[in-house]
Parts: sequence; structure tokens; C-alpha cells
Amino acid sequence: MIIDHFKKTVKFKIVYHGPALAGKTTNVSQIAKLKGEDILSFNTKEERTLVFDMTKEERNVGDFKASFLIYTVPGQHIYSDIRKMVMRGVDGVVFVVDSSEGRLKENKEFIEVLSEDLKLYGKEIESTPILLQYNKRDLPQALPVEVLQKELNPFNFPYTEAVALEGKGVQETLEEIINLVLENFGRLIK
Ligand SMILES: Nc1nc2c(ncn2[C@@H]2O[C@H](COP(=O)(O)OP(=O)(O)O)[C@@H](O)[C@H]2O)c(=O)[nH]1
Ligand SMILES: [Mg+2]
Repeated sequence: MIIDHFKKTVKFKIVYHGPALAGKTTNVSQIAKLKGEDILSFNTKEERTLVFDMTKEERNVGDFKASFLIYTVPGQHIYSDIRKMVMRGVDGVVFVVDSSEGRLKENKEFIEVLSEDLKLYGKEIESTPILLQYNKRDLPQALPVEVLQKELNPFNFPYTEAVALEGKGVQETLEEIINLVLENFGRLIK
């Protein structure tokens, strides 16, 4: 986070993390769309989100103006350098889970990737504001939330359910991570 006491601004960084094709870009595009904007995408020539996307939210916090810069990481392992770069200075993470049964193993492995990414910048997964979003709840092969909770959420992070493709749960997820980040900020400045 970057605080500017002169201008009364504080900037936070929120990253949508998670394995490839979980729905990270879909979430962030929906957030931008709600504001009548497009996401900024930095793609390769194959037009996949191999680099990252971003958008911005603003809130008033006391007499400060808080901005939240929202990024996605590429989920493909070959782009780990870019992922790590995006994770620098992160204040809060939405870990997007593809609820499909066939993606469970990948989701699990990626929680480990998230943990390593945080360690790289001296942060522990247990003490970072993290929210799990169980996405693609519309799929017939979606695992029950209780199963996902047991398999993916040993730290008992707050979670949301979503169908990002239809915009369901997208705003709720964003509000919840913003709240978690602000709560954490409140604790830090006490
Ligand atoms: N059925 C379903 N598909 C989704 C949902 N959210 C995203 N998708 C699809 O999943 C694919 C990957 O989404 P994308 O946002 O690019 O994933 P990313 O790699 O995590 O950024 C795309 O084809 C999306 O349309 C959802 O809630 N339900
Ligand atoms: Mg993407």
C-alpha cells in the first residue's frame, strides 16, 4: 500500500490469483463493465491473458480517498515471472477456484503457488487478507461447496460463490476483499 498524508490518499493492490481458466479475467472484466469501462489487458499476440489485466475502484475511508488497483495474474506456470511481478506489494488476494471436479488437483496445487508467491515478498498466507471465490457454480460437474471448503480452505479464509460469466457474485467478492483489506489496514495503523 502507498499512503500519501499530504494528498490524503491511500493506494491498495488487489490481485485475482488462481490457476489458468478459473475465471480471473472474467471477474475483472465484469467489475470494469459495471462501471461502464473496459479492463486494461496486456496480452500476447495469441490474445490470451498471458500477461495481466487491471481495473481500479475508489472508496472514501474517513477523510482519505482509497484506490484499489485490481490485477489478474496469468495462471500458466510458464508465466511465473510475470505472476511474481504482479504479486509484488499485494495487499489482498482473491483466489479464484474453478469448482469443477476435474480441476480440484490444480486448484490445490495453486494454493501452494500462492503461498510461495507471498513468501517471496515476506508475507505469510495465514496473515494476508485472502478470499476464496468458488466460481463456475453453474457447471453440472461443480463440486459441493462443503467439499471445496474441506479440500482447499484449511486456513478458513472467507469465501464467496460466483458465476462470474453471468456477473453473479462478482461485486460481492470485490466488496468482501475490499473490506478485508481495509480491516487489515485498520489493524496495521493502530
Ligand atoms: N461456465 C462458466 N464458465 C466461466 C465462468 N467464469 C468464467 N468462465 C469461462 O472460463 C473460461 C476462462 O475464463 P477466464 O476469465 O479467461 O479465466 P482466467 O484464465 O482465470 O483469467 C472462459 O471461457 C470463461 O468464459 C463461470 O462462472 N461459469
Ligand atoms: Mg486471465
